[in-house]
Amino acid sequence: MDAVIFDVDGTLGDTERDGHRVAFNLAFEELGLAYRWDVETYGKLLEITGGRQRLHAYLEGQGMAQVERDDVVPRLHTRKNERFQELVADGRIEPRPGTTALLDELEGAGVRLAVATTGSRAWVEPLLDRLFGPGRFSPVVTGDEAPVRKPDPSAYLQALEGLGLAASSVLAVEDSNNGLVAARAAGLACVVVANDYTADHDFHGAALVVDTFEDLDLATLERALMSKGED
Ligand code: XBP
Ligand code: MG
Repeated sequence: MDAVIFDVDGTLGDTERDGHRVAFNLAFEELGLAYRWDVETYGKLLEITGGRQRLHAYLEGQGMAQVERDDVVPRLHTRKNERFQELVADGRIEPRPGTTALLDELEGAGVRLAVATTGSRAWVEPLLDRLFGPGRFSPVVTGDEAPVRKPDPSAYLQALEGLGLAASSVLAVEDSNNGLVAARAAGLACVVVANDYTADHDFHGAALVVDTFEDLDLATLERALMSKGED
């Protein structure tokens, strides 16, 4: 195994329920909009990857016209990202338990670490630096470079290109069905570390599904890469 490409939201970090969701609600408030996303509503909205796309879909469902959405969504999303970065800086976003030990073990064995996320670069880099220390992942492919969101494989294909490696020697680690489908479509074996929001997703085709990074080590990931997962 030459490299592991990690998803960020819900995978390396517990970012959604107490992070992005809270920041979206602050953005609604700041713009004087009465919408608020509770934990359950946000869980359903997570099926739509990408913050802007999520806002558009929700506000369209609320009957907001496209011309108004085209004005309000970019402003909401910019504010959401600012508020989210403040939560990161305040140490309110945690790495998922077991991530740090696994990253250390992989690096110690010479396995390269990369990121493929649909999130925005504005907050992805500060979050990774804060949670794991600067410069741990290369390349870091974000939604800014891969505008077609997961389940499209483009973020993973760009990460593979940046690594200069064949998919056969690289493993993906994801938390969601959308992420798993994206990784598989890029030809990668994928380990899923499920979380509360994704526990009932369809993980058919995963090489391995666990609930915590504490169940993963280098040897387990090597075996998962060899087994690939069913078609
Ligand atoms: C993550 C996302 C992102 C985040 C918010 O999906 O869909 O939209 O929820 O980030 P994945 P932005 O973990 O599959 O990459 O607002 O920056 O899009
Ligand atoms: Mg994710």
